[in-house]
Amino acid sequence: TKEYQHIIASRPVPSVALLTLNRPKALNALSTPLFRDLNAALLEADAEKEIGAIVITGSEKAFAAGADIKELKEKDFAGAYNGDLFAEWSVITKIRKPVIAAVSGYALGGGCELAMMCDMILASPTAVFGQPEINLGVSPGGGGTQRLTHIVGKYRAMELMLSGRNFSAKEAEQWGLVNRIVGEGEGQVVKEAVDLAQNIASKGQIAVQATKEMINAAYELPLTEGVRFERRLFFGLFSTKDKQEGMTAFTEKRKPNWTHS
Ligand code: CO8
Repeated sequence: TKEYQHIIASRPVPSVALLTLNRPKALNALSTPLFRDLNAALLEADAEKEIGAIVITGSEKAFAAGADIKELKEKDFAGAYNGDLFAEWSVITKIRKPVIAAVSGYALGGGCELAMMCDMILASPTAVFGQPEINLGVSPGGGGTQRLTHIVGKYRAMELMLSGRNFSAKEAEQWGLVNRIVGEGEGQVVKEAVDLAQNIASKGQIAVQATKEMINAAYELPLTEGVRFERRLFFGLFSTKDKQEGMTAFTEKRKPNWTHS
């Protein structure tokens, strides 16, 4: 793994990339340089054959306290528009391997949006979510009005984004914004996220990535088209060696040996 300035890229186990946001003095505020590092590390992990899943985390105190307000303060409309501000912040949604957010502490504004761009979210009991942009005189700008609304529904979304109030890990769990709240204790959320990532990485990667594509299509396509998309890709999987191996292993009562081919 490469060295980065604003994140730490590591391999807790050979099949999992762990990317830790690392701007502790700014509570991991998401600056352009931080996103450049994160994107580079994500693309590196996506391209690496041994890696089957990716975990993104922050610190115990903050997953990320939002976009870097000090950077945004200097921007005017022309600067934001001409520079297509945040365009490169959604590279993560193009990553083909599953990405899990392991959230402790604050996940506010762009931090909450970053978590929602991941495929799964595990939260520690201390996690605090929110879209407080209204208190800065702006709106969410990283997909929050769309993704949060899809997940929690219109009425909660309206209250949360118009009042800007924070919400707890418990509320997030009740509303289906997080997969689950993990046990208490420092590092627990990362440990459980790495375990989940390792489990997913132990499957055939073509089937994993195809399934991720199908689930994401549910947000883009009408039902009939979505089901058709699923069926086409499902039939496509019948041409893989992993399909042959998976079904043969079942009948031979042994574990499959995936070759990701
Ligand atoms: N940007 C820049 N610096 C920040 C940010 C931020 N978002 N959050 C915290 N910091 C800095 C503080 O300025 C402070 O620095 P310094 O010591 O130099 O003054 C340091 O981090 C520690 O912060 P606090 O002293 O405030 O710590 P507290 O424990 O008292 O409070 C809070 C923690 C409640 C999290 C508080 O820091 C806070 O309210 N932060 C701002 C939260 C916020 O408004 N976030 C939304 C930002 S706007 C946004 O995200 C737009 C999204 C754009 C799209 C993104 C696409 C992915």
